[in-house]
Amino acid sequence: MSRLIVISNRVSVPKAQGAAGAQGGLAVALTAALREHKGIWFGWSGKETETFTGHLDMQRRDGVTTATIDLEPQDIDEYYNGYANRTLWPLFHYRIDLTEYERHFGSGYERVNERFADAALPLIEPDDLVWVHDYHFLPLGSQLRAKGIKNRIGLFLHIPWPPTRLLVSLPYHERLVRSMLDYDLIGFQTEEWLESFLHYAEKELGAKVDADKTIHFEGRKVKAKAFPIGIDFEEFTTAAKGGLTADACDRLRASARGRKIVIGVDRLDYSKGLAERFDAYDRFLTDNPDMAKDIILLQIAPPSRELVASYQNIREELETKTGHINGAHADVAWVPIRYVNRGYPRAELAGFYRAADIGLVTPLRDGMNLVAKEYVAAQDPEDPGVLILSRFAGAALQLTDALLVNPHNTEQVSEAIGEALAMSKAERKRRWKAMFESVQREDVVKWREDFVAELFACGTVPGES
Ligand code: ADQ
Repeated sequence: MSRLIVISNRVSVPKAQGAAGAQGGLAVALTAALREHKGIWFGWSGKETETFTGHLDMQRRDGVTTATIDLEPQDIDEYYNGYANRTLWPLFHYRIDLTEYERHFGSGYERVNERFADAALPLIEPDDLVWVHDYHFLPLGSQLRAKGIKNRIGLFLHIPWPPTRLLVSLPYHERLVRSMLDYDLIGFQTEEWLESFLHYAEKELGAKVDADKTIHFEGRKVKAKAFPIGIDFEEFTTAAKGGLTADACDRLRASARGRKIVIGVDRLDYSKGLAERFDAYDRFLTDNPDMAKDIILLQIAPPSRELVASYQNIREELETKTGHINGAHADVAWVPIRYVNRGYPRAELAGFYRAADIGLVTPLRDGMNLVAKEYVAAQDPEDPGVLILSRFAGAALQLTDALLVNPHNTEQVSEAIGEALAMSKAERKRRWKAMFESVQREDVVKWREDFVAELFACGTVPGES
């Protein structure tokens, strides 16, 4: 079996197999893949160094070898806080208004990708499969090729791929996308993002695309395919059977004193549609004064990317909005929104999901959205809650039995809350069962096995075909 070299911006190995820590399912899944295939997980340590040396800090933790490098402050500014999170993230989430183009971000991004390629070189042996993750490393495959790496290299993009008419607003977009065509395999979350990518390759680069979605360009052959990511179903549902989950569920229910609970759990990010969600909830309270005091919204939103101004702005906006809504509707014994800015262990989150009658997952744009799947997985089969899901999340293509909404449509989301509260138990069970089966079937293990098998099947490498 080929070894696997996983490359992602950050490296995070769960403390013990099956442990329900605060890490996401992705870390758990990649760790399991690395245990099975042997190999190395390589990325940024998260630490700064005054001068970049490319020194690899190799560690063996819980059966997985990790290799990390430190980056210079300028690298972090230009590559991570700059091009990755001020340019690509907003653009790929259709937010041209928030997209910042700075020449030095672009050059810093390329420089850091080259640094990663140089540092990765000694880790890669001839038969290894190299699996690169996400928008931080779009040109990394090409940098590795330039340094003589002939291995199979795949990229999985965790976020959406924007429509061509948006992408062409990015200076040097052609250079960026051309550099991606040195991968053997490019994976997307959904057919929608895949089609957008193929459209760009055909229309802007003049590439030829086969019926099986193989792209031919300047003698290169790249397979493009959708691999919808899932949650670590086994790990999540096992953890959810424990005492921490039951206790969290009981605590939340007791504190709600018989009121219906609506839950939102999101990284604090403008793509998650939190401001629009609060507006829709406000609308529901205003339009349904008779029901208003029988409901609470628990929004858990740990801050992220705090050095980026648009993230500071959304944080302020949400604090103000929460204040207004609570001020307008609260009384001495009831506050309509509980807004919490911290992370929780996943087993505890599972308990909060289970306690909630409604899961409100309304991103304006999201590659997949694992919270929607976690909410479904955590429900009590005998009395499941209702998922209200944005049609603009990748997950909406699989979870078609959710109440699908347009998150920009305040009335529609408000009405969906009313519909969910009134839904019969029989219908809740029917909808939940279909979604549960999908979450169980298309889990993170299937995702990574499918990707690795497809990468392995990309038998030909440039020069050989
Ligand atoms: P994210 O944008 O981070 O991921 P998401 O898929 O929802 O979005 O995953 C978030 C994860 O963080 C979930 O597992 C959730 O439980 C966890 N989390 C959120 N708030 C938490 C809290 N307060 N405490 C503890 N854990 C918390 C990106 C893309 C997504 C894509 C994933 C995976 O933006 O579209 O689904 O990668 O590919």
